[in-house]
Amino acid sequence: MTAPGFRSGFACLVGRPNAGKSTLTNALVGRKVAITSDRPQTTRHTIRGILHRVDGQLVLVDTPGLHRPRTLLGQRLNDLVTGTLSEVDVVGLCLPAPDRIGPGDRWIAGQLAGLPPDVPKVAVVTKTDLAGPDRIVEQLVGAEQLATDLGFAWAEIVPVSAVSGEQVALLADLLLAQVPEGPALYPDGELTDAPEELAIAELVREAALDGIRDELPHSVAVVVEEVLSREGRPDHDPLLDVRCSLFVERDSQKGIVIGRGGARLVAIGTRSRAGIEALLGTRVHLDIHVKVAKDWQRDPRQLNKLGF
Ligand SMILES: Nc1nc2c(ncn2[C@@H]2O[C@H](COP(=O)(O)OP(=O)(O)OP(=O)(O)O)[C@@H](O)[C@H]2O)c(=O)[nH]1
Ligand SMILES: [Mg+2]
Repeated sequence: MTAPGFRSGFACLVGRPNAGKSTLTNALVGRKVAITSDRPQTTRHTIRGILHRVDGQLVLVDTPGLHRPRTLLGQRLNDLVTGTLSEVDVVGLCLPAPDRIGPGDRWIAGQLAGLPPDVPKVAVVTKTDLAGPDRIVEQLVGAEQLATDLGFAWAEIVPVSAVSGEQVALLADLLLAQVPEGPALYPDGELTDAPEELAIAELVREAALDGIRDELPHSVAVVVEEVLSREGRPDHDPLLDVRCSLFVERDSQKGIVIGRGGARLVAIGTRSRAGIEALLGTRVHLDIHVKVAKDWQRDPRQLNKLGF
C-alpha cells in the first residue's frame, strides 16, 4: 500500500555537454550510476538513477549534453534527449555557475519553452563551488531572464554543488515536490535500471577517457562481449571473466589508447576493474581488446551495432 502523500515520478536533467548533469545525478542518488569526465559529451545514454525516500521516489534521468551535432552519433544523442523531454514529470536545466549563459543554453531553454506549460521546469545553477557569490547571483538572474525572454517561468531556480554537496538535498526536495502522488516505480534498493553490461562498458570507457584529449574521447566506444563465470573456482571465491572490445576510429588512435609498451591499456584495465568489482561484488578478470571501427560515429550501420 502506498503511504498517503507518497510521490513518484521522473525528473530529467538536461544541459550543455560538461554542465555537470551526470555528477549531479550521482550526488542526488547518493551513488555512482553515471560516468563523468572533464571531456564534453561523456554521456551517451539516458541513464536512470533512482532516489528512494520515505516520502517518495524520484527517478533521475541523466541525458547526453545537447549540442550542435557534427556527426550522426551527435544527431542521434540529441534526438534521444528531445524524446526524453516529452516523457518526464519535471525537467531541470543545468547551467554551470562559472560559465556565462550562451547561445547553447538559450537553444536548450528554447526546447523547454516548447514543452507543455504544465510540465514544471527548474533552473539548476551547477558547480557553485567553482564560482564566487557575485557570479552565482548573476547566473541566477541570468537564468530567470532566460525564461522570461522565451515566455515561460521556472518553477524553481536553485544553485547547487554536486561536489561539495551544498543544496543537493534541497534540490531533491524541490524536484520531488514537482512529481505527482503515486506508488513507487522501482523496487526498494534498486539504484539504476541500467543493465549490468552497459554499466561495465561505461566504467571501461570512463577509465579510457581519463587523460586523452582533443577528438579522441569522442572516438572511444566500449562493448562488453562476454561475461563468464570461471570454472573450477571455490564457491567462496568466484571469479568472473569479462571480455570487452574498446573501439577507436583510426589506427593512430589505437596506439594512443594502448600506450607505450601497453602502459595506458594496463592503467585503463586496472582502474576499470576496481569499479567493476565494486559494482558486481566479485573478483573480475578483465580483458580489453582495442579495435578499429573506422569512422563509426558517422556510420549508421556501425552505430546500430554499437547500440546507438
Ligand atoms: N567543482 C565541481 N566540478 C563539477 C561539479 N559538477 C560536475 N563537475 C565536473 O564537471 C565535469 C563534467 O561533469 P559531468 O557530470 O560529466 O558533466 P555532464 O553534464 O554529465 O557532461 P556530458 O555527459 O558530457 O553532457 C567533470 O569534470 C566533473 O567532475 C561541481 O558541482 N563542482
Ligand atoms: Mg554526463
